[in-house]
Amino acid sequence: MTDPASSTTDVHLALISHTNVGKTSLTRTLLRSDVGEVVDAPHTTMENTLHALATTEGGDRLLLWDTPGFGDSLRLKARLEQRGTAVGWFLSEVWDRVADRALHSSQQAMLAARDLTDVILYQVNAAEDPEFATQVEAELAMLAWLEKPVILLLNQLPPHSRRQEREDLEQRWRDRFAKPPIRRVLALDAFERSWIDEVQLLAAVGEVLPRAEQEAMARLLPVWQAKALERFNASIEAIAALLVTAILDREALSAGQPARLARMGALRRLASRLEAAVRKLDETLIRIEGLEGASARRIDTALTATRSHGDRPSPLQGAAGGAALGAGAGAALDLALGGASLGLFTALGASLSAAAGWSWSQRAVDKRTLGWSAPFIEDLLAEAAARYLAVTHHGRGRGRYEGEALDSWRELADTAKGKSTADVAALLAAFDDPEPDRLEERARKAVRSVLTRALLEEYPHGEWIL
Ligand SMILES: Nc1nc2c(ncn2[C@@H]2O[C@H](COP(=O)(O)OP(=O)(O)OP(=O)(O)O)[C@@H](O)[C@H]2O)c(=O)[nH]1
Ligand SMILES: [Mg+2]
Repeated sequence: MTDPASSTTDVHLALISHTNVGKTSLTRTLLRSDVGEVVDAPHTTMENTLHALATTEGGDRLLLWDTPGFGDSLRLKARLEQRGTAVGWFLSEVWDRVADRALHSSQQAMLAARDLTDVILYQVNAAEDPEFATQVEAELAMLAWLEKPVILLLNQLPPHSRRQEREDLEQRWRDRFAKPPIRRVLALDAFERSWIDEVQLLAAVGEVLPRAEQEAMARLLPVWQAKALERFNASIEAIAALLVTAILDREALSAGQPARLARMGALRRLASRLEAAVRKLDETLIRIEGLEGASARRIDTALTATRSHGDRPSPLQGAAGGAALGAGAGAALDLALGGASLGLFTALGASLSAAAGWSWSQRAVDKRTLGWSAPFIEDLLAEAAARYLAVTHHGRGRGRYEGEALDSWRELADTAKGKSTADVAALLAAFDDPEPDRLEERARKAVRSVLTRALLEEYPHGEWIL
């Protein structure tokens, strides 16, 4: 909708769905702010509510309407059809908010779709079987009367850890509903989605908009993309800083103690600092993504079994030499660090326990000093990448981030690390570089490489992030 006086354009999107599907939750996710009311009950949102998603310097705006959900749509459609498909009478009728709650809400949804928006974002609960989605069919038929472009958004998809199921569901919804009035079918879950999904939605909006608004959208999309990249770059910085700190960290063995005790003591001090740094990293990533929450505070014992590195060298190096830490060293270290543990060393534990002895490796820390080894730093890079992936996929509409299941993100991060060998090797080769700047630069490069590969593995259409 272009304002001729100022030549600025407002692009209006409206989230429309059957009630209780997740419109307000998705609005919160997109805005990264707890707007509106979310309750697991029908007809929570009762009025059309406008939010600004993006604004250009020239004054174009991308606006999003959160709307009340459709009620008993099968009956409503039948009733409207009896009167011919003119919906005017229904929209001009006064429906009582309390006595006619479902009709009042449906009327608001239809008004938003007819009068307030350029593109209808029609959201479904994808966990339902699309073959039996009769309310969806009725609602799409009513929306078709309005002759506006519709994008179908799949909400309530299975989590990343159930990828195959997720993809199968997406395909089934596509097969069933990719036809007029629907112009695109996109996965955009309020609880778990990525910033690349969000950009894909806005790009699709640009494609289906009337020509007059397309130009404004071509100015608005880069604004949204720039913010997304700003967050991505800030996350890369934070992870690189953690790696540099860990690489440079040293701990002296206490004098006058038996070697093994001195080693354990030094290791605990190193580990405790690293754990605090990882907790801080989580908090930074959470803040960058516009979320609230905290690191996981439980030990995930399942990980010891799943992350076996066979005969990898020990993550610890230095002059200590000698006895192995033994199986389950990571879990033991986590327990030794007490109740506030992140379970970090259980996650990294297989490489701790795999070695038959402590590695002397290539790095010459003097005989009384311990530092983290190259293989450990490599695993730490993958662990930090997994933590980033978990945080960045968490939609604000889901609520606080509590460090939910990391396993499937760890797998993805590990694979991505495996494909970033040159950048990772360059970082590890910089261990002895006396120039801290160069170390930082290589850390940044390795992190960017792993995160980018992980995201592109998931979102092959996201090349624009390169
Ligand atoms: N698992 C899952 N639950 C979701 C998702 N989005 C929303 N929900 C849940 O669905 C319920 C309804 O969410 P709302 O965002 O209030 O739904 P709405 O469409 O705005 O509902 P009305 O305003 O009443 O029409 C809440 O319990 C949400 O937590 C999602 O992506 N995944
Ligand atoms: Mg709502």
